[in-house]
Amino acid sequence: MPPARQPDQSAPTTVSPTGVTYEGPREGRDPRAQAGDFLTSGTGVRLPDTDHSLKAGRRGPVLLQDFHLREKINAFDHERIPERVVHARGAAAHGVFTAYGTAGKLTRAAVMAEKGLETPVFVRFSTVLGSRGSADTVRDTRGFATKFYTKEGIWDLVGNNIPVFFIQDAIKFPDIIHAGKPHPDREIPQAQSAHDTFWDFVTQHTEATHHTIWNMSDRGIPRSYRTMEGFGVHTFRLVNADRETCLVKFHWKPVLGVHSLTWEEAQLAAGFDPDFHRRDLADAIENGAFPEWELGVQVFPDNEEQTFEGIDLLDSTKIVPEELAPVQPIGKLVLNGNPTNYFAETEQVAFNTNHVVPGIEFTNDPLLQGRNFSYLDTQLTRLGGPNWRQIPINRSHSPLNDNLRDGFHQDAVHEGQAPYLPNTVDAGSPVPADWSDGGYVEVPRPVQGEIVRETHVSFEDHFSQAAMFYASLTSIEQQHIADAYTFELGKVYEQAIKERALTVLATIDADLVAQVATGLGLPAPAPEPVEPGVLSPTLRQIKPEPFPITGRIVGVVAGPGADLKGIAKLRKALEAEGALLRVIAPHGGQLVDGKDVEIVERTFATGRSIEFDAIVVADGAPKDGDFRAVVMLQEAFRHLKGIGAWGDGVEVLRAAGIDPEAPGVITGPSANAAMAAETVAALGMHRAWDRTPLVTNSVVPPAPAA
Ligand code: HDE
Repeated sequence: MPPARQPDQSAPTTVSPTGVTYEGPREGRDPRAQAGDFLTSGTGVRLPDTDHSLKAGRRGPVLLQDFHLREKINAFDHERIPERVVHARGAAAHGVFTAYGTAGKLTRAAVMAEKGLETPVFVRFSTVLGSRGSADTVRDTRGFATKFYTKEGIWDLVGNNIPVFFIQDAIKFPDIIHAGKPHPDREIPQAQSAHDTFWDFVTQHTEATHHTIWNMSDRGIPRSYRTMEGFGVHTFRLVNADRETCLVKFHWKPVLGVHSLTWEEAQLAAGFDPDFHRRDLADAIENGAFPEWELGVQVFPDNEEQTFEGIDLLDSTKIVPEELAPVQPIGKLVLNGNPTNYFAETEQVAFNTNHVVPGIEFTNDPLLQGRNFSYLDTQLTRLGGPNWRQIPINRSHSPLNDNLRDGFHQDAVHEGQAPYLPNTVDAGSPVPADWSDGGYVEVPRPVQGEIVRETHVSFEDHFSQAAMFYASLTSIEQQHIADAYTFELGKVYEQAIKERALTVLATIDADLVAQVATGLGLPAPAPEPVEPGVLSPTLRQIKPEPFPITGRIVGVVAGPGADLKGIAKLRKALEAEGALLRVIAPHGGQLVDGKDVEIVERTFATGRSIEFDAIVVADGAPKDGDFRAVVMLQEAFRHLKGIGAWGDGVEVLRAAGIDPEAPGVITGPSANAAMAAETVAALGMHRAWDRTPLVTNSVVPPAPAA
């Protein structure tokens, strides 16, 4: 402990930023929240009026002495801080991580090692390319950054939803981001990779091929943050209590499974609800459908080669297929709290790959090493000084005695005279902690080599894992990839770039390059596919078994005269599985039938198919062919969603050109148990994949039945 304050010393009284003493919550309120009943200035002076500036006469000039006017405008002028250079658009949640204890033999970090230990966390999800106000559902990689407030200090696992990265060396990061961001002359396109500079870069730096094909796959357009995997990407080193080390890759596995939007849905959502993922996360938490992931590790021996089964563990463009190294579960993450204030928490949170705790060390991955510089550095500009660690969301939950001093916005009132070591003035405080005190003591490792700007020869394999990824997927997922490349390259203007992209695709798969070339109207280069090696079916999103449906939303098309008892029955069955039902009707208000009442949550004007995982038409729903209802049903059909109708609701389906016998269309005489069970089952499979052939060849609605 530092020496106590001297008798002659005093310090500012401990008050919160809102002027409340920290005597504990008053009336259950957080002392940091706005406190008094009266409107005040930023210094606590009560104010009579905030709508009129102080003038010399009613029609006279405004007086400079109006301190309230100047303070109000001044604070407003500076409300914004620089958005993140990358990952500017994000949403976050509080939660808790509980260790299974299974990692106890691998690491001494209590957060993972101590069975049952609960560690508070804050998780921020993000897109990479778009600005802060861009749409959530664009095709992009997603960030998955977790701040663990462990009892041994903060650990940040700053990962993505794709297990590999575009580049192998951090020195190229400014280049790939300059290429992916909008063109510097017109600043378009926003939050898109479908443009010349992106494809110019990734077709010349072909190490990007693996990440790019993941982006072109369904992983680039997640259904929800709740249905994304997360990956630490790099290989990390764990150290156990006996100072034994192993290498690991971190995986977050969503309990709900991995699910995506369709490309058309993603595009529609970007317009109709740009906050699609942000809203989904917040709504799920508010509704008690807490998002959950299991944290797992793939474990590799920490040998001299730093390879596993011939795969270079220091190359962040490579994965180790789970078929070769299974993911071992070590803990559970539950997100159970929405932020109270977006700016204070989600915007000001500062992740940093340097934030590790004893038991977790870095490897020589050159991408990780560069990140360790970047994340520390970027906070200076973004958060305006070196004391960003003192912003509440960034504070450690374990005691500090750091000898870091002064700087802009210093919030601590340090005691003592000697912020250096060794010192005798402050009786030697703070005391360095060695291994047995829980100090962060690196395990000694030899380092040798010549100074070179080169990489290891194994970094030169740019294509085999892209080919492996493609070959491992189902044919439906492969089709989505071909469609995505065709779309993206179709937006490129320079023919030379398209041609170069085709030569890259020719190394992955003959059918893929042929399809994309046809779509672009260019000749396909001769295919020269590389050997994909061991396939990894675990990479598939489409799986034969159903997933939990927690937080899924079923829209029920109804209206005056609809079967409200049936709706209530269906709701009960869905809620029993954690799903939600929303009534959609021609106009707002309530639907009433005797004692039965349903609140209309979406109208044909405010509702759109994208927000529902399935749409069911109630018996008695209006049959006036309202085009908005028709479009909603046709879109849901095209997006392979569960579609249903009971009673004469089937007529509404028919009027929309939907064959009640088509795959994934559920009909019945009433909203009975069988209908509910089929709806639950359809949601569990995410989409009616066997409807694909009916809709993939066309983006126009199916023809009305004869
Ligand atoms: Fe980042 N990255 N990154 N990145 N990254 C940032 O840090 C950087 C990389 C990731 O929600 C920045 O605080 C470099 C890989 C996430 O606040 C910046 C390199 C992975 C987030 C930065 C990479 C990521 C960031 C911008 C190449 C997945 C958002 C603002 C070596 C494993 C965190 C900030 C949040 C943010 C640099 C590559 C994930 C500029 C130099 C690989 C999830 O420091």
